[in-house]
Amino acid sequence: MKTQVGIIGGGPSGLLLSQLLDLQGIDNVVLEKHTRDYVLGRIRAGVLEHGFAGLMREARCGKRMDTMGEIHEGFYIAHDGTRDRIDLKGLTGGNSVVVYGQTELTRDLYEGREKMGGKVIHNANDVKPHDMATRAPYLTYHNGTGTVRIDCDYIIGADGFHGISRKSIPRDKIREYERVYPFGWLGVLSNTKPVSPELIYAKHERGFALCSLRSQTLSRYYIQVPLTDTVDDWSDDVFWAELKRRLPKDVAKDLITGPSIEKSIAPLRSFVAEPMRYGNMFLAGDAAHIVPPTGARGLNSAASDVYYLYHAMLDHYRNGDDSGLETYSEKALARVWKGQRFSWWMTTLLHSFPDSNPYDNRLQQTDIEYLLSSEKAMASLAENYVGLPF
Ligand code: FAS
Ligand code: PHB
Repeated sequence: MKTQVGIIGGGPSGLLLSQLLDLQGIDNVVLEKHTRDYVLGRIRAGVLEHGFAGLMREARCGKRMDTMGEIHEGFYIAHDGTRDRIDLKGLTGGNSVVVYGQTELTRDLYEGREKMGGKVIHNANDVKPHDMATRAPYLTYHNGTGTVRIDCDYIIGADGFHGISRKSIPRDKIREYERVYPFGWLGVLSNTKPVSPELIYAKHERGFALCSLRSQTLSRYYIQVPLTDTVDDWSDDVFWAELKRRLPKDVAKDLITGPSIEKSIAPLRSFVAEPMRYGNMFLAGDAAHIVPPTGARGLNSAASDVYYLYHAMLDHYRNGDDSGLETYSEKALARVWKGQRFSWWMTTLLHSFPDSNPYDNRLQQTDIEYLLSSEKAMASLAENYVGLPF
């Protein structure tokens, strides 16, 4: 088989790029190792920057997002028994975010691929990129009956943090930067009315908590937990009681609890691989970078990689102009690192660190007090949260 762009990974990054390229007549194939249901079964992000929402519309996959997604013009920071609102719209001259689950977004992308007859191959086992540093790279995978080879002009590694693409790059051609946090997030999904119409990020001495949502009947809650915890340590009752302890009393009293329909613990890490290119293979999304979810940057950092790659491929195939491909890594990393900084800053601001001393704690308290007392400081938070320009 021959294609112009071979994409490893059928998550949001791979599917969005595939859809955008196909709409411009650029032939591509997506190789996904799992089934579609398995991919859709993962509960992950919930907040989309306006830039990501725009890309979904450009990919003709934004209709359900615009119908079911919620425009959020602000969120709350809870601390010391009270809460302050961050007025995203007012602080950014009118920008906002869309609250819409990654599961639904990925479903929309799969449906968009299907409508166009896009080539998304599931259960692609043992996918391997070959000859990336040559002008004739290719992919191989096992389809249950034998090995299939796909010759490409370019390979995109959109296979997430644990994928094969980044790991296929010679160690002396890639640099990795990492920070692992000494805690994780226990997330719960419940068919309950959200406690607040807007998100609440709660800083508490017992640990961080987040009240989010997927719709007015589907709530998403998180609490910071030690890395040693497992889901079995957290019955629904124990979870709800702990969440209430970490929220201001006037919020906790309104919390509607119910059975969890999904419960999982995600470790928190910051990670960047540089450069995001090796020969004719380009890395995009979690394959190249990971952030703690505190700043809701993970999925949104993937969006700007896709945006840059999409335009670079268009310039190459349309005008024979390779400047976009040549500058992709540098351009993508400039925005990736700003997302890293923001996610690290929000995580440091709002979580309890087991090894912090009294001085650290006073400094953290001062950080929150300064932030909420300064319109300029809140404007800086807001411009990062709604999304810096691509
Ligand atoms: P993904 O990991 O989503 O997709 C990669 C795809 O490649 C997967 O479908 C995988 O099956 C496939 N793949 C892997 N190896 C392969 C191989 N060898 N061959 C073929 N296919 C292969 N972000 C937020 O903004 N907010 C959040 O709250 C949030 N919560 C998260 C919770 C968890 C547990 C995780 C892991 C991530 C979370 N994220 C969150 C970040 C997440 O949303 C990512 O940013 C987003 O999934 C990135 O999309 P992709 O780059 O497509 O990577
Ligand atoms: C979510 O709804 O899953 C969510 C929202 C905001 C975040 C992280 C996760 O910062």
